[in-house]
Amino acid sequence: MAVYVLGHKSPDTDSVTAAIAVAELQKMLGVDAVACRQGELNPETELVLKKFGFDAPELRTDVTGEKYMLVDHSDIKQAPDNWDKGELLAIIDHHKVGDITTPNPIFFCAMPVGCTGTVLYTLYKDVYKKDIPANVAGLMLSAILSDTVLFKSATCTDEDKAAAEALAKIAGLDDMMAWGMEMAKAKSAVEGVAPRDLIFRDYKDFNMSGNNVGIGQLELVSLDLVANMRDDLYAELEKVKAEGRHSVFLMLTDIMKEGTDLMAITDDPSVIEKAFGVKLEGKTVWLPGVMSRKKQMVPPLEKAFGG
Ligand SMILES: [Mn+2]
Repeated sequence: MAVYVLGHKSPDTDSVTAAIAVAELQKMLGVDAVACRQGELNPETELVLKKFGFDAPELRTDVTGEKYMLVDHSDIKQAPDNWDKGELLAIIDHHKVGDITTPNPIFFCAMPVGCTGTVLYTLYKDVYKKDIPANVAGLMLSAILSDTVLFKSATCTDEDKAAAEALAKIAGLDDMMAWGMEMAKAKSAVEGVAPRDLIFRDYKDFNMSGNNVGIGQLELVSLDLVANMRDDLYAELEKVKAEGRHSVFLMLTDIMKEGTDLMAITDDPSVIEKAFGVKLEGKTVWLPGVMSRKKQMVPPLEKAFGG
């Protein structure tokens, strides 16, 4: 019976490549593992898969009656549908522990590092003692460059840098920063994309003290790229909020200036002030130095919501 490996909904490069890297590792261990994705690939992930010669993993958003493993998340809101009607075998992650529980013991490996790719590097090397195939190393390296925003994010650790250096060697990539910039440019592609697709390109829902809170993020090499899209994005964000959410946020992150212009629509604007110490006047507020949803958005917001 196949074991499905899935990253989170609205998959990013890490969620897709980690599913592939875990499936490849499991195959080495004799498990019939199948990498899956829970949604459409973003342009950066497409570029990465193409460069290292992988097809898109199969689309799967329901695990009823199946054996499965999760990578890059352990939150119910990001997990496949009917996660509790299948058999969860493993979670490999680098986020806060979410709200998924199991009736049986499972393999659980989470590390406070910048990327699932870094956790997987440790698993391949130190836990299972397997050689990482060059093309899989390329995927894991790309995920680290993406998740840590070329090592600039507050989430980036020395382990991420060391893993990236080692993986670049295995993958035969001489200039990983040049490759990272190429990826960043692909990630910044917004021209001609519907506002709704941009909001959900890299998007996560959270339960914050009983409130439904959505946070999307666009990482851009320049905010000029969205200058004439702001009104349309805001209008679409209002619709997303009206679909049963207390608040929705869209992080317009400038990876060169290293900060985020936060678009916010909320029932309670005081959470912005509580979380970030600045008042929301108008549609956005500039948050210097903020690049990470996981480390610089979610914790202060959870606190502001009283969690
Ligand atoms: Mn990740």
